[in-house]
Amino acid sequence: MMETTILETELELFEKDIDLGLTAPFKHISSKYFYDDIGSGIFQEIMKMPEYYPTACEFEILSLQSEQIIEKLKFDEPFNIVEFGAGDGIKTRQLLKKLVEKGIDFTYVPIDISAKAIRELKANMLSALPELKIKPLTGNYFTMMEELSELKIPGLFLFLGGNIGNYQSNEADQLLTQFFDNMKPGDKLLTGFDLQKNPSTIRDAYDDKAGITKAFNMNLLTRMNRELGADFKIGQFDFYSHYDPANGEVKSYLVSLLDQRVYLQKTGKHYSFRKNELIWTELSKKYALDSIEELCNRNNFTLINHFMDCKHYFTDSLWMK
Ligand code: AVI
Repeated sequence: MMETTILETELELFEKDIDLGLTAPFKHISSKYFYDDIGSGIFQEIMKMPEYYPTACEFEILSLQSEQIIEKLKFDEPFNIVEFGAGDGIKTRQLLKKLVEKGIDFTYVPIDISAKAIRELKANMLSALPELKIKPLTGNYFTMMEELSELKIPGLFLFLGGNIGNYQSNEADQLLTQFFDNMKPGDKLLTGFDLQKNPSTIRDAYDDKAGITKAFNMNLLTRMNRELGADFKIGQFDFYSHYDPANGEVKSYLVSLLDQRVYLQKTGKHYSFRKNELIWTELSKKYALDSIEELCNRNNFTLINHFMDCKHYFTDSLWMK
């Protein structure tokens, strides 16, 4: 008998996740759904906001400390630099530029689910660094990583931007295990962590005066209206974000401003919201250096070095398998 595999489309997964999230006792929607084309555009705006310090801090680290990072790699043969979720690549370019200047033999392998993002990244990288060897991959991180792990070339894996902060503790462990399992002994992982600091600085980064972060969250409602045939009335929701310095967690929410019912054509269901009921949309965890070290050890990596910006707001932490 012929075997049939049912592949869920992205839209079906979105529909299923939304149904699960909106029927849970404490409603939630994963922050991964922020990043449709509009949301990705708003995130670009966030990264330019004066309050959103992580981008400038990581840019500083990769601009001023590339030489030191390269020294710690200790690869004595050509290697791959594999980047997960490269974005516009402006920060990574600082590291790549230094490697190219030093005549080091490596290939840059950015991985992204969006073919459009990858095409643009390749064009931008090559216009800034024409001599760069670049082999972009489009698709799921881990399918691509499995394929790469069959190559015998050493690898430096990049997971920058503080994206790990968007994972809950068990999810971060799962992700790091997947990285670990697909790495060879001696391979390195450079991960960006946003650090705990004055709570007001963190609060302001996630609750900006211009309301760009609010628009980023509200876009979830617009996206559900468009893709799932929902009838959310945007003006009937607000945005709330809260930083708890005791556990380092920024949590963001949408708030229902009244008792209301929303219909989703795709699921054929109604979802009720009480006045002031929350939909949890994002975790942005802020780490202390000792909790990064604990995460590193717990996941069987060896810590090589923390590369921090001058204010010690952010670290790119280099680990080895
Ligand atoms: C992508 N990620 C690391 C960002 C963060 O800081 O958690 C997303 C973001 N959310 C609100 N502002 C930025």
